[in-house]
Amino acid sequence: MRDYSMCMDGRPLILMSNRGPVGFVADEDGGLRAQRSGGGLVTALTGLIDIVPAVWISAAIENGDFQVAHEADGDFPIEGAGVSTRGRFVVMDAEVYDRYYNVVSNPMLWFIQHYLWDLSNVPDIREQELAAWDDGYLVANELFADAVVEELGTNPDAVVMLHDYHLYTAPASIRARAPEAFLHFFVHIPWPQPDYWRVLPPHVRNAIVQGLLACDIVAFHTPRYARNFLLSCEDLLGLEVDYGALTVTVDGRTVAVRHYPISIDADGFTAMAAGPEVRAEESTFLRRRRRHLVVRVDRTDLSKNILRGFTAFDVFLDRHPEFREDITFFAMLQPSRLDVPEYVEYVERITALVSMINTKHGNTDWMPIELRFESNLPLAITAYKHFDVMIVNSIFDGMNLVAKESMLVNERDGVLILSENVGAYEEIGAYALGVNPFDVEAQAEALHQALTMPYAERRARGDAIRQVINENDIAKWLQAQVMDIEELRGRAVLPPDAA
Ligand code: GDG
Repeated sequence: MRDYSMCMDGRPLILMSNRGPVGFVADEDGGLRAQRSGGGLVTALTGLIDIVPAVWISAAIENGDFQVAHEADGDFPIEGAGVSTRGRFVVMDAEVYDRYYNVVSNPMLWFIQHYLWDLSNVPDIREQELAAWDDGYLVANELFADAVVEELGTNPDAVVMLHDYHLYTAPASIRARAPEAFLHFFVHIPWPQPDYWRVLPPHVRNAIVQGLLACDIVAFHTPRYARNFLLSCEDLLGLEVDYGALTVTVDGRTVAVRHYPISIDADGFTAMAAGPEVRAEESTFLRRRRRHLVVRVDRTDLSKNILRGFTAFDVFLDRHPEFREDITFFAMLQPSRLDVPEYVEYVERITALVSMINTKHGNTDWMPIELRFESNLPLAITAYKHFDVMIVNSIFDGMNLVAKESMLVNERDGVLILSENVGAYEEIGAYALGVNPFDVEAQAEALHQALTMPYAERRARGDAIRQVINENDIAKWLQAQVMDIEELRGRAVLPPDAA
């Protein structure tokens, strides 16, 4: 891997995301237990903090985080990083956090960016939502910005990297107080077309786009999201944009809009798949398998399109009774955001649908769908290794790392069914069975096509996907961004392919 400390001229890095790499859980006896956070974002950035001196600012979320923030004056060492890395918690009132996180970020922004609102019914933007914006989202972002400005006070040359939709308005506040700062923002989820932003009142949607435009680089996973962002700047704010150079001009500054497809640590993930924790799950898992295995692994998020995936399996079983008792659909779903009522209802609907399908098709010896609501990464990786068909049918999804991880470590020449609306489709869609996520018939047909595909074709498709993943791994994602930061700090914006 390239030495990033050289790219960064040895200068420190300030990372900021809602959730940090470590949380602290207070034990009953008053002790504190550090817990590594999961998720694609933290895993991706861990590669960076292992080689660049950094401070990682995040919200205090777990009960022990507040104690750490208080005792350490908000500052603690992050164990395990290869170089000096500190964590710093931003502490806010529970009510502010609830409004910022549970009302505005999830669901409001998440739903807009994944086109999830059923607009004839929801959302109603009422006093509660407007107050959550003013007294929640803006206040939280101001507190995040305070922490960055304070860090910049001792490290004015630091590069600031902000991550995801929780932090859209912080950059404008940082820019106002630290005009020379270099600000880089990575958006991990899709950026929708401009009209969909019109769900939000003008002062809210404008503050979001203007907040991002306070950065030097605004980055997305794919060219499609970058283009949608440029369209939003032009359409919502009337700004001058250059679609060729991927830039926006605002207040005499040029903002670079870039795309870097996030990926995985291919070597590290392969090693984990061969490790003892996964092996411990494998024997039980394999004992239960039938001849064909269909798998899905997702958070219980509405964007993941879990219901239509099961309905497609129901249709497939109706059409192809010859597969009865020979096939299992293993679905591992990690409960997610159960503070949001729509998510609680989603889990209930999933449970009811699976029960209906199992009753309709199953018998005392055979349960067509095995549904697990749990978080267990070794078990998820075990399923990745042994599927014949992997379903990733998201309505919209920024990238989707499950698609990449599962194809990388699969040992059965399994076939990937992939929604055309996930970021990963732009890289590996040609070798998957692409589906429209709303077209249940197409998904049922893709299941049949995958399960009857000759092994040589399964292997050829899988090998092509693995080659792409190995070539475009997480190191490349980080390196491309670091090189652009280096270029842009020194001189004018270059066309993206000249970096
Ligand atoms: C967001 C964007 C974008 C799976 N089972 C367990 C578990 N996993 C891991 C997976 C994978 C990660 O969680 C999920 O990442 P995804 O990318 O698939 O989806 P999101 O969580 O929605 O991530 C997405 C990503 O950010 C990065 O930019 O790709 O589009 O929505 O690594 O293997 N992790 C744990 N327990 C499990 O049971 N801890």
